[in-house]
Amino acid sequence: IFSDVTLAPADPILGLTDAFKADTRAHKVNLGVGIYKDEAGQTPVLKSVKKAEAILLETEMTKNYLGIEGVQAYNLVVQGLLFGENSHIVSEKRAATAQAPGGTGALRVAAEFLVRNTQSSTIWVSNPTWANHQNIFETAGLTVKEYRYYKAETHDMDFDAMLADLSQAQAGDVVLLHGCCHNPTGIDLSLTQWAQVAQICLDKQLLPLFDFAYQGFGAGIDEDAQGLRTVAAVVPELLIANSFSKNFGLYNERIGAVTVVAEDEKSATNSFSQIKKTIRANYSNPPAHGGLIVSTILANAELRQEWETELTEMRLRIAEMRTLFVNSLKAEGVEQDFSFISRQNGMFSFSGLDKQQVARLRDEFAIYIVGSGRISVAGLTKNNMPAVCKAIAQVL
Ligand code: PLP
Ligand code: TYF
Repeated sequence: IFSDVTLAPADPILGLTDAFKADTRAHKVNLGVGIYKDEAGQTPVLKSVKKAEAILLETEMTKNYLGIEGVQAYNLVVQGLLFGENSHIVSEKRAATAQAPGGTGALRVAAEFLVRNTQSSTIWVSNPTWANHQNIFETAGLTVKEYRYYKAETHDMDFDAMLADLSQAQAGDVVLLHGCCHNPTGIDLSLTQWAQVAQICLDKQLLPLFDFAYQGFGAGIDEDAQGLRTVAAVVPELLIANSFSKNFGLYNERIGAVTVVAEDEKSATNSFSQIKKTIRANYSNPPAHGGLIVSTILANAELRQEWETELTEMRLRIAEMRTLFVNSLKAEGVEQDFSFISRQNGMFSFSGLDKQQVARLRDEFAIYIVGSGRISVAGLTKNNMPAVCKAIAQVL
């Protein structure tokens, strides 16, 4: 039975981590996978998380199963982060949230819910987008189409092309939108542009599916949710897959959530019952620890403040690295204009380096970035910056 199974290609991002680990050069630098590193090049557990875990160690009395939807208190705090406190969507019970194993698990549940319960069978994703999107959606049974998003010549958004492509979508089609800190380009819509996207979704009856994996890494917790809130104020129905892998540093706890927003409470209840059915068939109910950590932190004013401070530190360090990156490239004699790097949001920078240059960085300099030219700026430090900029100057 297994002898006919063929070898799958390595994942474009996680495969890179494997190659990095196998590299024996001491000076190697991993700027591939999107993991936040501090100034010392480490990814330590947040202090607020450690404190929440200490509380849980004392107070947790059972490892009994959670319900299908996970930790209830967690699902409520997720809605607070997404829609803001005092949201009409929440008070009118138009939103229902289920804890999910990471943003990835949430995306998969959302996609499978659509395939099994609605007429929506096509999803439009940005070109480029996170490499796993196509994989997740096609595996769930959706047809994936692309809308243009990025203009390589200007290192900027191609909003006219995005609108032109979305105007080709059919009623019922799904539009995948990155809530903030677009992966891989780091280029986000302005609030005016979000309003235009909301309008086209409303006019053409398109269903927005938000992938919200970097809340707090752009401009702030509420600031980064403005796109989502703008769209949610206009369209009656949407889906949201959010992740706390990055903003709580809970990568391996696999903690995210899937949220459905419906026209009214009845429709939300019905949709949520089908989302729970999808979860039951996939993993029955989520692991508890990540949900308990997040809900413990957000329910405690002191811990919440400490988390927000830690999140701000991460955001500001990345911003500092962007400026230093641009200046260091200049100092290394690079004449090309890289100032666009300091205008991009989130963990990544779409450098414009081509496949050959990326390969040279890896082979000659032990610097690992994704084949598309995406650099994880969150992995740059004052220590590795000079070597990285010297190498880039060489390959350009
Ligand atoms: N969506 C995007 C765009 C991402 O970049 C990521 C993580 O890198 C995710 C979703 C989900 O991550 P996780 O499943 O680790 O929460
Ligand atoms: O760097 C990226 O874009 C992501 C990171 O389960 C990642 O692919 C790694 C593992 C995972 C989800 C996302």
